[in-house]
Amino acid sequence: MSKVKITETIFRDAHQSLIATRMKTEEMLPIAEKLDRVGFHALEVWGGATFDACLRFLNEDPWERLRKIRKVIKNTKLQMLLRGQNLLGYKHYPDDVVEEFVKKSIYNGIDIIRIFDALNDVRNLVTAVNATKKAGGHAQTAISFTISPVHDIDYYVKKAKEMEEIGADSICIKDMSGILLPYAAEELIKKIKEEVDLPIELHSHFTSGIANLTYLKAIEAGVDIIDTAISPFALGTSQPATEPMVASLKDTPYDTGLDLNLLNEIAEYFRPIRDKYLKEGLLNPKVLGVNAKTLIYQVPGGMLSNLVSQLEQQGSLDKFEKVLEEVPKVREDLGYPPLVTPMSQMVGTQAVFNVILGERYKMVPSEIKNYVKGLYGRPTIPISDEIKKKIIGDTEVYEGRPADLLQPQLEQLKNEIKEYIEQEEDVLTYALFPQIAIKFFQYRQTSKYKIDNTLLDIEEKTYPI
Ligand code: PYR
Repeated sequence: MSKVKITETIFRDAHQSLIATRMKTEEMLPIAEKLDRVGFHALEVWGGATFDACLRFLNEDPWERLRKIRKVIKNTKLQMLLRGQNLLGYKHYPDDVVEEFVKKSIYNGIDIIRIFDALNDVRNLVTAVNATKKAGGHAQTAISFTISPVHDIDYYVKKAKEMEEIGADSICIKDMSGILLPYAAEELIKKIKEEVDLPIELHSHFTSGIANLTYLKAIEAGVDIIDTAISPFALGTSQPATEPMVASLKDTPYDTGLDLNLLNEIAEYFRPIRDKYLKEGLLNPKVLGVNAKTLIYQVPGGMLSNLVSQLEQQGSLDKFEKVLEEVPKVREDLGYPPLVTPMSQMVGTQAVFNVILGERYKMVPSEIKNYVKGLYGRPTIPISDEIKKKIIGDTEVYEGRPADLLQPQLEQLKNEIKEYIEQEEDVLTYALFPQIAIKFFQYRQTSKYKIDNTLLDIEEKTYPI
């Protein structure tokens, strides 16, 4: 039995899950020094949807955000979430782009990169894992957790072993829908700890109301690290709250050692920010309650709100229940993909099409066709010939690693945006979101926005990676 470590998600997943990733850097910096004093195992501050949201909605340079946070947070490891070969976008990128992206993320201040693949196809993690280690970072691989007739304990143990073999420094069980039940978590953590000699972290969401219980059983089973969010941005579709977890473990063998008074001061800083987002309507009280439907349909919080907005646009909100019921059917047809970015959006859209058109696979988005062609990786189990035929006709399925089909791209991309480059990272921004990047670069030029390129002096870092 040993102390439990905590990764605080306030600057990344907490606001991604509750306010569509809209927290601004200026709202983060005033409290960053205090967060640094708490003694968290890590602060998740970057990656996931934050990169896209900075550019698309906030007119912020995501790289500059990272540097600014790093300059204040000198004692705590900074963590990011990376979608494997999809980086922070929604499709596969060539290896040269992945390698450069990872290198620059670490150069600008990231210590730990959590790398996942929506299909748990470990081939899609290898380039990012190798690049992380080469740049001196900690490569944490994440298993996307889901429930299906083929996702049993043996499946997860096998994935954990594959990840250990490719050089993961630690492993996260990523329960994005909040459906991992307490006793299942206990068994899962015990079995993985028996078979794999790496630190194990558990990441869950409170969506269905069970994650606190799940964390407790996971802790008793020996999990090393848990992810929580400071209370004003916790619960609902976000993580379990940090303070009650710290209080519950106090004076036990799992004591986190974190100071509740300091955490309370941090919570007081965020409370008015939360109230502001509630008033503006960006924080919808609906995402704060317990959603037991998640336990039935496995639809993660973000996907629920996407489905609602897709149906609203079509004037078909009355079909919401039917679409929810269609999701598990589409998943089954497609070989049980976990519902996480980008599969959650893809499966959701297919379910909407099936219900609205009244016929399955009458219309199929190109992303789903590519998935069935093998261009995202290997499904958990093979897709039946009947479904394949319906979706891609006689096209042959690709069995290799998807990125092996992609040519290097960086040099060409650099050429395309020569006139805009103000920092080397700009080419990566452009690689991920070409149109939005150009708009942002033009805004930067016309507004005389001066990019801050300075980094934390390495001498000022007080902790070993
Ligand atoms: C993301 O990919 O952004 C998640 O939070 C899973």
